[in-house]
Formats: sequence, C-alpha cells, structure tokens
Amino acid sequence: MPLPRRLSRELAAHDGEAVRIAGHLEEYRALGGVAFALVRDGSGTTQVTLKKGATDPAMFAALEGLARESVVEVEGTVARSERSRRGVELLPSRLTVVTPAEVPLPLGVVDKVGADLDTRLNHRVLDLRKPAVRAVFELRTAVLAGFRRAFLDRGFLEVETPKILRQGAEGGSTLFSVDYFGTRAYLAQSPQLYKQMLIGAGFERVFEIAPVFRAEPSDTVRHLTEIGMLDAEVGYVDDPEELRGLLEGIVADTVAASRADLERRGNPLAARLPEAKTPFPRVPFARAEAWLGRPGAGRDLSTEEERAVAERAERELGSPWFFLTDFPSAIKAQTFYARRQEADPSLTYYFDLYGGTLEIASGGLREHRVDRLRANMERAGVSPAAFEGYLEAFRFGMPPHGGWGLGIDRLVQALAGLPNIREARLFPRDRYRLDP
Ligand code: AMO
Repeated sequence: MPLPRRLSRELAAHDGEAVRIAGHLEEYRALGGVAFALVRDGSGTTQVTLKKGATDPAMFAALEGLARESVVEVEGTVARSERSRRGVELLPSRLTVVTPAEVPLPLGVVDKVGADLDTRLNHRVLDLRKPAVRAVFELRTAVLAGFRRAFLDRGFLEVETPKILRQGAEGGSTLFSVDYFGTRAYLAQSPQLYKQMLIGAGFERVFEIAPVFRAEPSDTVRHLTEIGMLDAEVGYVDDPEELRGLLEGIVADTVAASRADLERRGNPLAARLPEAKTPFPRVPFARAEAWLGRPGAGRDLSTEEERAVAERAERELGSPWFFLTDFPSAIKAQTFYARRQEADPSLTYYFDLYGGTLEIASGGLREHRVDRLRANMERAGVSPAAFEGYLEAFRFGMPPHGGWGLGIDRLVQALAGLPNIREARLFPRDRYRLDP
C-alpha cells in the first residue's frame, strides 16, 4: 500500500507520521552536512531536509543532478522544525523522480527578477506555478462561486445560450465570423438576445456565466477578444433602481463571500479586496459630463474620461463602486434593445457600474414593446427582418424586463488590483495573441 499523499498545507497536522508528498522541485540547496529540497504543490511548499549520515547518499546525488521544476515524489516522516516556513519539515526515506524538467527553463518560477508580461504569457504554465499568480485564480474561483450563490439565493435560473449565431447584438464591428458549413455565422458577443427571449419564455430571472467573443482590435490593458461574461436578466421590472439594487447586492455579497473564502485559504489578496458597501453612489451621466466640463456633448466617455470620472467619484462620493446612470439615447442609439425613458426620451434607462477606475458592467431596462423595438432597430440601421427569431419572443406577450452584463475579467482585475486585464485570465486572447 503506498502511503497517502498529503498536501504541504496539511503536514503540520501529521507530525511524526509517515507520509508521501509530490510536487515540483522548486529549489535544492546543499550546505555541508545538510541539504534542503523545496517541493511545491497546489497548497504551498514543503521543506524536505536531507542529513548526511541519516539520509541515503543516493538521494543527495539524485537531487544534485535534477533540474528545477521536475516533478518528484518523496516519502518520509513529518517532523517539527522551528526554521522551516511551515513549522514542519519532511525527513525523507525515498525519492522518486516522476518527470524531469528540461533545462534551461524559459521562465523562472521563483526568480526575484520579474519577467515582462509577454514572456510570462508565452510560458503561462510556468507562470501559473508562481503562488502570487495562482492566487489570482483562487480569487477568480471564489468570485464565480460567490456569484452563483448570490444568484441562486435570489431565485435565478442558470442558463446556457448558443455561442454560434446568425446575428450579433452589440454592433457589427466587433463580430468574429465563422464558416458554418458554407454559410456565415458569428461568435456570440453577448447572450443579450437569448436572455431576453428567456424572459419571454416566462423564466422570470436568468443568469449565465460564459465566454463571449469580441473582435476588439484595440490593444489596451482592459480589452480582450475572449471575455468571461456574467449576464443577468430579470422579468417584470419597470424601475431601473430595482435592477441596480439587485446588481449592487449581488456584487457586495460576492465580494464579502470571496474575502471570507480567501481568508480561509490564507490568500494575501483577501486584504486587497476593496470594500463593497451598498448602496453604491449614483452619478447621472449629465453630472459626469459637467465634471468633465463638456455638458451635453452627447458622446460616450473616452478611456481617459472614464478614469477622470471614476477618480472624481471616488474622491467626492467616497466609494470605488458607483453607477453612472441615465445614459443619453444618442449614445445608446446602436443598443437597439435599450429602453428610452418615458418622461424624457432623450435619455435611456441605461447605466454602467464602475469598480475602481474600470467600467465593470453595463445594463438597464429593455424595450419590451415590439413596435418601439422595431423602430429602435430601424434607427440603428439594423434590419428587423434579420432578427425574426428574437422579435417573435416579443410578439406573443413580453413582460417589461431588464438586466446587465458584467465583465468577469475586469472585475477580477479591479479586485486584485492588476495593472493588465490579461493577468486575470488563464490563457488570454487579444488582438495579437492566440497562443498558448
Ligand atoms: P457591454 O458591451 O458594455 O454590454 O459589455 C458588458 C461588460 O463586459 C466587459 N467588456 C469587456 N471586457 C474586456 N474586454 C472587452 N473587449 C470587453 N467588452 C466588454 C465590460 C463591460 O462593462 N449586452 C450588454 C449587457 C446588457 O445590457 O445586459 C453588453 O454586452 O466590463
């Protein structure tokens, strides 16, 4: 019977026992009579201590000649040790080299000098072995689990909508086309049309967590071409405040649950997560324009303007989270599904949610009356005939509804304080990157 495999984090509870560990050989250092091998697994690093006289000399020789990052298995006895980081060390009785690593490593895992992001992403598997990089994906796991919990607690159904479409919803310029058995199809930019159709199906509340695709040619620290999107749609809402209340509650619960989860794991990002205290401030778009000194310009914010507005909001309103509300209809003209305000049709019921200096989510009330929806499409230069399947959902009884789309990569970027969105995805896709 092989000994049970234990993770590094579990060893302290097994003092004096014979165990087996396995992982990547991070480092081997021989200092006269003793030598240390650091073996890293998914939970941390174990110090294996070899002692001349007590340890089989063949083991010293095997480790001496072994490349860093090889996978090894070590059997031995757990012993208390003041000097090791975890308070315990492993006194080895048997070493197996499972798979040796090649030399040289294209990217060091424990090097003090940081590599540039391109090199890191080119050799992402090695990069992901770094505990600080792995920590981001523990955060991402916690965020996804937190969202699922928050949606399920609020009575939402989780749905999966098609990603190969005949038509896009978010404007033609960012559509990727694919050859679909000789006809042209597109990769979904958003589940937008389908989540609305499910409200027509009487599903009341739906959410989806899935990738979407944007042929986004801009090379920035906040744009990707494959994005993790969290979409939600809610039926029988007539007030955008109800939507904003739901969204901020879900974000606040998710941040709190993520913090608790990371604290349990001892993940240092727990202390970084910005407080998400509800209600988040509301900033009407017109107020943001006044801040920028360009009232009524009627165009969307540039990246620099977004940042300026976010900094001002944080300074004046004391929250890194805030809603930018009441987007002008002129700016949302292409967003044909956006509903105009009854009292002032020059404004929509659309809003963005900011976290830090990043736009994290956007959403609002939808136009649920089919004649007005068709008129919006025509104004946007979109042919209603091309959207018959979507429009059918509106022709046979559609409740008033609304929802939002939240960029998970941007949220993780904001929560972890990452300078570049690429670091928030395992294997990011951008204008120039298709590998690995
Ligand atoms: P929108 O296009 O604003 O809205 O997208 C919603 C959120 O997705 C994120 N996002 C991106 N993140 C990284 N790279 C990109 N290229 C990128 N594009 C968008 C942002 C943004 O706030 N259907 C609507 C949502 C709705 O109305 O329900 C939509 O997709 O965080």
